[in-house]
Amino acid sequence: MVASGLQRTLHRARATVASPSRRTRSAVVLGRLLGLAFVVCFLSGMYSHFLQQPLPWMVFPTKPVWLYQVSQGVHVTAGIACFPLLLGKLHAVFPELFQSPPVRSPLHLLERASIALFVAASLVEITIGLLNTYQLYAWFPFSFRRLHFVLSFVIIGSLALHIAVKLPIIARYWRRDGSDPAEPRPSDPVGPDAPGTAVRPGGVTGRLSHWVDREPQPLEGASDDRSAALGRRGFFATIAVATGALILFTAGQSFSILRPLAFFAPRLPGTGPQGLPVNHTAASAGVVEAASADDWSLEVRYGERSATFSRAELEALPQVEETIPLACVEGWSQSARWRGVRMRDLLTHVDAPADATIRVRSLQQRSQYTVMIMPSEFVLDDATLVALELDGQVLDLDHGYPARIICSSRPGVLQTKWLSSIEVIA
Ligand SMILES: Nc1nc2c(c(=O)[nH]1)N[C@H]1C(S)=C(S)[C@@H](COP(=O)(O)O)O[C@H]1N2
Ligand SMILES: [Mo]
Repeated sequence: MVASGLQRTLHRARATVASPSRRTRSAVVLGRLLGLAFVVCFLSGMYSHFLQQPLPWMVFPTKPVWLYQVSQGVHVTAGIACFPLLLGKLHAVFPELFQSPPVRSPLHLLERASIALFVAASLVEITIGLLNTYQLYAWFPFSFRRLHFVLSFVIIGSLALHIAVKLPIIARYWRRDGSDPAEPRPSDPVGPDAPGTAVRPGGVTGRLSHWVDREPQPLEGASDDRSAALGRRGFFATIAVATGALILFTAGQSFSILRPLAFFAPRLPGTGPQGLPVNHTAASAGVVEAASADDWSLEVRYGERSATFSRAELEALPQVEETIPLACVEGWSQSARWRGVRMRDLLTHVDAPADATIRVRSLQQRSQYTVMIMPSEFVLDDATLVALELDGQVLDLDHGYPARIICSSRPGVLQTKWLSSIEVIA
């Protein structure tokens, strides 16, 4: 009794929420875009994560100089585009919430649970990612990066399972065929194992395709007349416009070509001291005194050997100039002309080996910026500088005066400001 009452309720709910935009084809089209965006975010996210926390065997490319800038720009832009795509997808599959019976088999339960996990993890992931671009670390005291990293595996894992389970439906609705038939088309394979075969009540094959096949039927309930087609088109147009507008109005923070349109970008390039944005000022980092002290010096150490350099002594060394973008994990980036001492050259003053790994310290105490490790591929690179000047002027105090690290294709968080020491550790 209770069971059949529940089934009736579920049926009614499902009929109530049926609409032309809620069709399997819509779900597949949006799923493709969303799947692509998730994979792009996952790969670029892994790149960013391991640059900051490399495994011992990892070696990273140092060129082109814009590699990280583009990768992280794509990461954040694709992540933002996921909002309308994911909401659209959830809209399209909403009736699936009211399947009856709610659970048909242990496998079906597993599949529904994995989708619930997938949706929840995705919503949390893109939300904390968006908050991060606005520097709102609301999930404190958790580490944003760790949570974002762990959730990405939950998402990719459940996405792979989801795609595997839905493969017959995805294959069937991959192409637009105009008819989206409720009945199998004449060209469809028939028989108990054919994809898309209609409901087979009571049939227990134990195969994934069995309970998956039954799914499209109710979604195709809406009549395929002109107004339904219009409704569908309106639905897709809305998502397309929302996605396009979001990309157009935020991507300018990462891609200079869209700069004039960056209305939604949290940080506007071209602002800040010397025309470069600043998240953490010298005052907020508590380094104003130490960084402007006349007796500041940079200590360079290799085992027993050490050398100290005042700002004037650094200026007296051979200077090189490099145009390198500063690319924050938050998505904003900006290229600038940096001038200073090449790291490789500086290390020769303590006879360090060419392929040294170094530990860099900042005057800033007790923060994630206090210590930064730089692997040898970056130490070796021509474009890695102890920078003293920015766009032809002495580095602003907020940009790391007296000296900061500038390095090609590494996240902004590793571009340490207000240097105090450099130590060869391997
Ligand atoms: N010592 C120190 N170095 C630092 C930072 C900082 O807060 N303190 N910020 C880092 C970050 S997150 C980025 S993106 C770049 C540029 O940050 P800024 O906007 O704070 O200058 O510098 C990096 N170097
Ligand atoms: Mo950053």
